[in-house]
Amino acid sequence: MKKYILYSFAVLLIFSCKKEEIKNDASEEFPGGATTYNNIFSGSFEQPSSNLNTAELLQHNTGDAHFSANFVTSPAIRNQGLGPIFNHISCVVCHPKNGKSPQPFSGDDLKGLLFRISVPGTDIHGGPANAPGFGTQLQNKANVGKQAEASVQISFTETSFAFEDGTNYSLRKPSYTLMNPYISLPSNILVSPRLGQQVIGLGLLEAINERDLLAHEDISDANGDGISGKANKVWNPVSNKIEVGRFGWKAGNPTLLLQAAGALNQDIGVTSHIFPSENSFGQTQYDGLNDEPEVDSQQLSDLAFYTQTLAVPKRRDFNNDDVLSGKQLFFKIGCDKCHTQKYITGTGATPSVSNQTIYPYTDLLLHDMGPELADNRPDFLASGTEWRTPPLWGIGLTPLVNGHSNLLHDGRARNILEAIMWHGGEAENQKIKVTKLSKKEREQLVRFVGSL
Ligand code: HEC
Ligand code: HEC
Ligand SMILES: [Ca+2]
Ligand SMILES: [Ca+2]
Ligand SMILES: [Ca+2]
Repeated sequence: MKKYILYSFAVLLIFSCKKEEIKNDASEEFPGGATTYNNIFSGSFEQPSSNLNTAELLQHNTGDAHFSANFVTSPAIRNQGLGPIFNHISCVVCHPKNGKSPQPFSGDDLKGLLFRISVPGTDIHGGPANAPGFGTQLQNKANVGKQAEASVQISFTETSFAFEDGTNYSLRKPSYTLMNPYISLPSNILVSPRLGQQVIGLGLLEAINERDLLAHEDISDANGDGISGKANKVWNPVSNKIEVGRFGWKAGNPTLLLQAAGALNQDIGVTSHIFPSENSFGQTQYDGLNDEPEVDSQQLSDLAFYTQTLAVPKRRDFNNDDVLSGKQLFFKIGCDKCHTQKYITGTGATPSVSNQTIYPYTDLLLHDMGPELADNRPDFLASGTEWRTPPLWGIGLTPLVNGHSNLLHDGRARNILEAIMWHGGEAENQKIKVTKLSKKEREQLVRFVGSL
């Protein structure tokens, strides 16, 4: 009798464990913890965190106005300082509705695509070395009377592949040619195409404890699973220190304040107390003036605050059977080895992002993704083949918010499945496992990712 009870207890335990595997935590429906936004519509990425107080909401809205402001050439009453050279006139053109920019098809309209450039070697802080006369970013637009640095031509090659079940798929690879440079381009120039990213939930990512990120590092792949995450370590000119990089496609930026200051300066041509020199510094068209910053430090911190307090929308269909089967595949295949599911944040820039249980599906670490995705341009510790794992939260809402489903650093993937099939390098094993799935399983995996 005793034996029987023990036996049935064991069976029950096995049974309940098995069921447990495909169950969700109750909190998974709310990937941004208490910041999570509950309504699903095309404006779902433009919502303040749900847990802001009145004063914080006010600052968020002020930052929102700066994020969507169109900058104009000086002198002007408001939003002055555009250029002399720039990529676009506002933050929001490259981060449409705070979501992902579509892939551009022609150099005449690059959408949210910009090119980081450099020459081999490093600067004094270990970062990318300036391309002489061009700096570390290509500005393809200029104020009247000034010269843009260059223009760009885009072409595509399409290649067909097949899954093991015989179903075909094809991948489209863009390539870029820099044209009409204002002076000769260095012959050894390195060019990294980067598309404007979604900007939701970033205050939460900034609030993840550094030790929790470093705990996932496995630089020499000690556990032999083929995956060797590495944190980028980058220069912070505000703290005058090397810090862990978290933001941008190669985690080349340590904080959202610096990201905002850098974007104003390089993308729009607007100076601040952090970057007081115009982006034409070093060029003959540099005006040499040491004028007042074009945004003050309050405007800059309001802008950063805005990106620190954008809500993550809640998940859809998170208890659907196909989504749950897809979730099981995601973990079985090992996608979570880089797309880390869950963290509890530490102390963030604002109380709203502190101590939250979040589900961003990223380790924020660098991974070698193979030669096909490589930009071959190092960025601090990131090699020419390494990219930061992007967060997957909100990814399924991109079609609703942005009207497209372009993914990866230059938008080359036309949907979630193509993005997966571009994986190589450290993720080669995971990709091979996906090629062996049945059609139904592939759909379940994509459905799960799309529910995030
Ligand atoms: C010309 C297009 C463009 C403009 C204008 C632009 N951005 Fe970006 N943004 C990008 C690109 C491209 C990246 C990725 C950069 C990288 O990989 O280094 C990015 C990254 C970011 C990130 C980091 C996102 C992440 O997940 O790590 C933030 C925050 C951000 N931008 C804020 C801003 C703000 C604030 C402004 C306005 C001051 C702005 N951006 C203007 C294109 C743009
Ligand atoms: C070795 C680490 C690693 C593994 C394993 C991995 N990924 Fe990724 N994933 C990345 C990196 C890095 C990128 C960005 C690459 C780029 O933009 O060039 C990425 C990009 C993506 C994107 C596009 C996201 C965006 O915003 O553009 C999706 C979707 C994705 N991965 C899903 C998966 C799935 C599903 C699996 C498992 C089959 C998987 N990944 C396995 C590292 C990984
Ligand atoms: Ca300016
Ligand atoms: Ca430049
Ligand atoms: Ca490993």
